[in-house]
Amino acid sequence: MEFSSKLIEALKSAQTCLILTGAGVSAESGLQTFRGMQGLWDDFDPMKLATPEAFACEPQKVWEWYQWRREKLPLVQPNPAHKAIAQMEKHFEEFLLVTQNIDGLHQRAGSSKMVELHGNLNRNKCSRCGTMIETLPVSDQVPPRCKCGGRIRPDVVWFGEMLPEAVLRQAWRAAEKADIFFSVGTSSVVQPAASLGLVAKNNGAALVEVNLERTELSPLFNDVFLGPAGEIMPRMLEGIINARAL
Ligand code: BV8
Ligand code: ZN
Repeated sequence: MEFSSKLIEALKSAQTCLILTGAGVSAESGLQTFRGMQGLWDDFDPMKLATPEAFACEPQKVWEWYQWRREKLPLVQPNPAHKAIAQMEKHFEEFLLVTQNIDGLHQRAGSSKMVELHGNLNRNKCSRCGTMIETLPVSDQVPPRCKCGGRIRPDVVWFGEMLPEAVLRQAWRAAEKADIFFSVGTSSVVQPAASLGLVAKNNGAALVEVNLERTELSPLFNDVFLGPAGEIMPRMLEGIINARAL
């Protein structure tokens, strides 16, 4: 894996690092990527299912789609990409992992300095009163209901919904201060997550993309590494350690 001199310089001197991840980071753990999911959920497009409208019209179908995704989580493990990213947080004075994923695999790999832009599949809340639901009530209703009678939904951000304000602000601030910005396993399509790279670049950061294929934002990046994150990120970690040992 060839590191450009600009990248080696950045790896050596960067004080602050932001990593943005997407579904591609969890692909080698066996979880479908978002745009790869169409095949699996044949008669429905995730882009349509992950919306408040879909939940309002077909609450049972949306709930069952999320239950189906949730049930897979205990069966999958963090992969070498998650583990390398968890190690990276030790090598920068300031570090923030910003994930679009809702699978909780970064936390299970040991990442702690992180935020979840789009929520977490393991949490539920009431769609009416907003109460967080720690334990789902045993009921034959699908989806189950909150005490207020509202339908329970996963605590994730759907298309057309605002991202959690504080989380987005923290990610934005980190992008403004980043010396180096990694985008790993994301098609860079979904907003506002996909704008973080631009914010970092406008503030002088070195931009590195790691993805299976080029994306519409690839021209923005100083270095683009095409291939599986599970292979590239452990070598990226090695490159960081070597560059900072010099
Ligand atoms: C909002 C949770 C205010 C639910 C998700 C501006 C312009 C245009 C549109 C908009 C805009 N602002 C807002 C919008 C609308 C919309 C949007 O961005 N639409 C897109 C499709 C154009 N955004 C929103 O609605 C956001 N809300 O902005 O509120 C607002 C509201 C209304 C109107 C205006 C403003 C909310 C977005 C959050 C949606 N929720 N997830 C759930 O998961 O069920 S997003 C969903 O997509 C997942 O979180 C996923 O992570 C995310 C992004 O997708 P990726 O992670 O990139 O996954 P994808 O499959 O696309 O790509 C995977 C990549 O990995 C691929 O490139 C592949 O090549 C690569 N890969 C595969 N295997 C590997 C790999 N790479 C490395 N190694 C491998 N092994
Ligand atoms: Zn309620």
